[in-house]
Amino acid sequence: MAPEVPPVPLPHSTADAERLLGPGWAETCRAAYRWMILGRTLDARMQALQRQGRVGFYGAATGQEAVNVAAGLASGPGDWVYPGLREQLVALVRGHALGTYVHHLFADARDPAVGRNMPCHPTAREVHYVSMSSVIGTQITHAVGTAFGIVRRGDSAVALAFFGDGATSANDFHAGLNFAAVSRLPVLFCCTNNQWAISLPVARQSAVPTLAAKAAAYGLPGRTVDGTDFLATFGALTEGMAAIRSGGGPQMIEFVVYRMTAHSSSDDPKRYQPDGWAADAAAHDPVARFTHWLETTGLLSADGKSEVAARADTEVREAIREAEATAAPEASTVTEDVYAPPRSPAGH
Ligand SMILES: Cc1ncc(C[n+]2csc(CCOP(=O)(O)OP(=O)(O)O)c2C)c(N)n1
Ligand SMILES: [Mg+2]
Repeated sequence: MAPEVPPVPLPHSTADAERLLGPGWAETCRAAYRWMILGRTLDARMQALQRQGRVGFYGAATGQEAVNVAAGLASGPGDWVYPGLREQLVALVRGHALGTYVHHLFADARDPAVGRNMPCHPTAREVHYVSMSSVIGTQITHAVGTAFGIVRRGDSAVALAFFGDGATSANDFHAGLNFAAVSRLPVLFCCTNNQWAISLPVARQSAVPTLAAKAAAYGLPGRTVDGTDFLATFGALTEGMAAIRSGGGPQMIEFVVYRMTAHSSSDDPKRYQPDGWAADAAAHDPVARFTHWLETTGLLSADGKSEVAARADTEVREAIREAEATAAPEASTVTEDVYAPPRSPAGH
């Protein structure tokens, strides 16, 4: 359980929100709040189910909801998302059905990957969300390759490459940023610095003062943003994507967030996180900070809050109920889409 700590207030007026989110800013805020609560509810429920042995694995994105929701809302349908480990909520915000994602978590017959991928590794072709590779950093070069294709086709899309603080030490980070900068490709490199790479704190991963500083080595702009501040995050993403779309070349944004849970269901952070980490993380809980701001500005009432929570709970429970009532994939599907169908003798 996260300690009860008051959230650090967001430093924004409603005029700031209007400037950062544009027309329809209040409705964007309400939608963002609903998605954040859905993400938080799903994480809590799935972690409990993993402990009960009902799903095999789960990696939560608790503490990273503001980045995920902002990316989902700020990107367009033609853009591409190459996730790191914790961006599944981006796919949902972009339109991937919650039920389909939960079928994937249960690896059942209605999982688009028919149970072949580890839970939390969804594929969502219809929303340009490419299946996550657990091999740290490889998605960075994949996103760059897609951006190369975008240019060749003459499209105006942007490829969003997500990766953690740990991934900035991977070879693919170097190759990806270097190639994208030299070729001025439409990629937005989004580093979610949650300050841990499993048990390794960021200070033992990199000696630079900020991870965004690494961008300069490749000749592209990099900036650091408070990724627990939904409004600042949304503003940075829209600004970055607009500049890239208008031909400005790639950029990197480092979103500083707090990993509020274990690395995954296979980890126990009590063995390595210092005293005080959980309280510091709780004070920077993006959902609590945004909730507080919405309440203070009068955009969220007590009734509204309960309605959103109840709706998220119902949607998540219903998706789980359906998944648990769905059969496992047929054994015969194991080789489908893997090998070409055998040729009939008549074909020879
Ligand atoms: C190439 C590679 N090396 C090591 C691992 C094992 N591993 C899985 S997650 C992880 C840490 C990733 O940290 P970070 O990039 O900060 O992402 P986060 O989990 O914090 O979101 C490591 C080392 C891996 N999956 N792939
Ligand atoms: Mg990390």
